[in-house]
Order: sequence, then C-alpha cells, then structure tokens
Amino acid sequence: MKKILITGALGQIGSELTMALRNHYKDRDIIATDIRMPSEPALRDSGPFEFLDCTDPNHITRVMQRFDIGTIYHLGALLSAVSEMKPNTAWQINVNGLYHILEAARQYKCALFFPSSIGAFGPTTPKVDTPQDTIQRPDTMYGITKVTGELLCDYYFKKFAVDTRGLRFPGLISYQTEPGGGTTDYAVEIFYEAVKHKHYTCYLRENTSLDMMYMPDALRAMVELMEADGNRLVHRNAFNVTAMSFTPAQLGREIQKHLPQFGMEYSVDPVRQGIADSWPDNLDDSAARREWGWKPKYTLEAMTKDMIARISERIGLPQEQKAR
Ligand code: AKB
Repeated sequence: MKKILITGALGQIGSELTMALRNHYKDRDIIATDIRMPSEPALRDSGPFEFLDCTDPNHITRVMQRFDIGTIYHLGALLSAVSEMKPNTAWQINVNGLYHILEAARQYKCALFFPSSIGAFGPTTPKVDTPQDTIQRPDTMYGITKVTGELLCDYYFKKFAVDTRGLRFPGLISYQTEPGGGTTDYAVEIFYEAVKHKHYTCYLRENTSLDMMYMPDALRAMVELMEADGNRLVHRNAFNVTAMSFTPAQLGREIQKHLPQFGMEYSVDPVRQGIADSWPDNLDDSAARREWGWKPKYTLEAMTKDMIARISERIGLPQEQKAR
C-alpha cells in the first residue's frame, strides 16, 4: 500500500490530520514531516516522522526516495498576518515550496492535496455568497500566494495529469493545536480567554463577518475530497467550503450562553482588520456539495458547546467552574 506524506505536520491542521489519517488508514503508513521535531508524544510515537523543509528540493527527493509515497497533503505554509510581515518568506514557502512539492508529485506520480483559503479572494470579489468562480484580485501576499497555488495545481493537473485536489478553507477552529499568524485566530483565542479569564479583547471589529469551520469538519472534508471519484470533479482544486459565518460579536453572544460572566472588548489591529475586510462575508459552497457531497456537521452552536467543554477539560477546571 502506497504511503501518505504530510508536510507541515506540526501546524494547526497538520497535527490533527496526521492523527486522523493514522486512525482512518490503519493499513497505510502516514509519514509526518515538518521543519522541527515533534514534542507531542501522541504524534511522535504513533508513526514515522521526518525532517523536511519544502523549500529545499533535496529534502523532498530524499524523503520520496526513502518512502513509496502515493499521496501528499502539502500543509507547510505561512498564514495571512505573518505573510504580511514577511512577504518574501511567504513567497518562498507558499509558492516555491508548493512548486517543489508539485514537481515531486509529477515525478513520483502522487496525488496532491493543497489547502487554499478565503484569503484567495480580495476587495473586488463579491462579498456575500461568494461564488466558486469569481473575481480573485487579493491585495495581500498571502492571498497572492494562494491564488498562485490554485493556478499551479490546475496547471499540473491539465499539463501533467497530476491528481491535484484542494479546498479554500475558512478560519479553522480547534481545541488541540492553536493557529499562529492568521487573521481568523481570534476565533480560537477567544475560547481559551473565555474559559480561563472570562474576558477577551478582540483585534477585529465586532461586525466583521468571516467564514469558519470546526476542525473535525475540515479533516473530514480533506479525506472526502481525496477519496472522491475524480470523474465527478469539475473543479478539482480550490473548492469553496464553509460551515458557518459569524462576527466576533455573534461568537461572543454564543459563548455567553455557556459562560454568562464572559465579557468582550475591542482593540482593532489595523493590519488584521484590513486583511479581514478584504475577505468575503460568506462563501457559496454549492460546487463542493454537488461535486463530492460536502456537508458540514458543526454549526456555531454545536462548535461553541464542544470547544468550551474540551478546553475546560484540557486546562483542568474544577467541575463547579465549568460551563453550564
Ligand atoms: C488565516 O487567517 O490566515 C487563515 C486563513 C483563513 O487562511 N486561517
């Protein structure tokens, strides 16, 4: 059985995807890779781990020669806010890194998953019910690298028949690994602050609407897309997917239903607010629903309840202090 390679396996998506794939494919080796070694025992001890810097083609070749890889989940990337601070590094990792991985996928005949983002849209994109095929003129380095990635993946499918597939992820919410350097990170931070301190200062304005998804839905979306019948895929890459769309104020009100003392204030960060303002309010994901049966399970209500319960458990709050 061909093996599965994950790059960026210690990131927000990668750490959970590695464990999910190791559970899902009992008969396939999942080779987790990143530019540092794991400290988390579950991830470290549950299967092979390799050092791999995707900006160095020699690293990729070494891993591809050592393991018989059939599918690559390429998750090594910088997120939006940090890409604005380090545009050059963002290009090196998000574009050159993807290019080297695409070349490896072509040479070693692998399928490839590439995560695009709502960041691939820009200020001139229709903001409400953003269509699958629409204007994409992002004005952030992150967005530019994501559009480039979408186009490169389409090109490698058309030109070299590499089985590239991908999703445009919204903000991902998870209680296991915190994101780093994203614009939607507030939707994770808020839960930790709410459970620990009953208070959160948000860096986005209260009425900033963005698409979001709970991590279990995101993991399922990746696996379902990669397992889908390729003949049914009209788009293949860059499918709009979403599960919910909310503002910081709406999320705060939902949290208050469980933690009535929770309070919020706002101290707007102009960089992240500028990025969020250039992104859609909510996506139309009907192409994903039609072509491979996408259907989210978690609503805002269900995600909030689960996040609060899991984080309270994780930080070991005594029973009487836990949420209602
Ligand atoms: C970010 O905020 O940068 C990411 C994304 C939506 O791509 N979470």
